[in-house]
Amino acid sequence: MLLNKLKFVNLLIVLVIFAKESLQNRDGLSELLRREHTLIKPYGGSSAGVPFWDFIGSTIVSNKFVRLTSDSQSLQGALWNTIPVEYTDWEIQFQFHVHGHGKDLFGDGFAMWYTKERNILGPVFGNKDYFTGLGVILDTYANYNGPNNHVHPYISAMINNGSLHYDHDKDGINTALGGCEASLRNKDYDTFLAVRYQNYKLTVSTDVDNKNAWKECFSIDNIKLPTKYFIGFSAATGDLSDNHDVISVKFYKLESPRKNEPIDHSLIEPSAASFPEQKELVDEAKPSTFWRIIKIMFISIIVIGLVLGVLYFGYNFYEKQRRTKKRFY
Ligand SMILES: [Ca+2]
Repeated sequence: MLLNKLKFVNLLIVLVIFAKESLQNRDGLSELLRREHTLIKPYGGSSAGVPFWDFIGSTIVSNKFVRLTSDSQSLQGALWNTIPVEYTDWEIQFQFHVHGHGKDLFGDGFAMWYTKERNILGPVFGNKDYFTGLGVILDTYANYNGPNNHVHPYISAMINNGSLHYDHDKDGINTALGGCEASLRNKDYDTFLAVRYQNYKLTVSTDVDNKNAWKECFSIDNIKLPTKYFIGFSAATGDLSDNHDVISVKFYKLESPRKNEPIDHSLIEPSAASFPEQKELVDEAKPSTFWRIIKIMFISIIVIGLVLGVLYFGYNFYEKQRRTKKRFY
């Protein structure tokens, strides 16, 4: 009897929490938290794992956070939802904490994924390269030091149909669709990101200034993403390191202006209207051929001049010595 009462109280608490979450609407849209894509404390972990989520690589779960990597070198870790998303329009809001001992040197960052593949570790912030779907990347370390580079941490999105390579040495700027600079590391308050996909529009917003308000990072129209992909988070450290923690993930089903479209949404191929070409970036360290030729010619003239000068003075000196010797004989 007592057990039944306790169960009933537990159910009530869950319902109250659920009702409260469902009320967190924005823009007057009908939004609903979907528990199967959500990760909130207490994580309910047991020896059998956390319901709806897989952990691979260096990922550890505590009662306060899911740590994708700790502040140690050469780690890859990921957190993957086990249920494919059935909804065409959605918003994922997640709380994270990137922190570590490094003052100037730290990295590499982490990413949120909505992809066909799951549970594969790899070189792109702990996930596989040539992925299929969406990656929202929070890159904390600037690898690239040329034109068009950004101040880091830098948040950007990449849409891939499986054919594009993420170029770490260029911080992925040749495949980035949009982005913003955001100071989000080593904060002693809560930091959040929201990724909204509605009516073929992708909007990424941040709440990293302790203002408890969303600030738009970027928004892109004509983004095509199918249903039935998986939500994941991954992080990696290399020579540089940081703790990359995911605190919570909330998935909201959004009202869909596309629900009457006579198409199978699961067959859509990921694409963007401004699908990035693999732009040739001019590296400042490598000047253009024209300037290289001018530089070589200039250096050659100086060297030839020096050699001629040495020969001229050498010969004069020799002649002078010879004449002096002649006078003595
Ligand atoms: Ca980077």
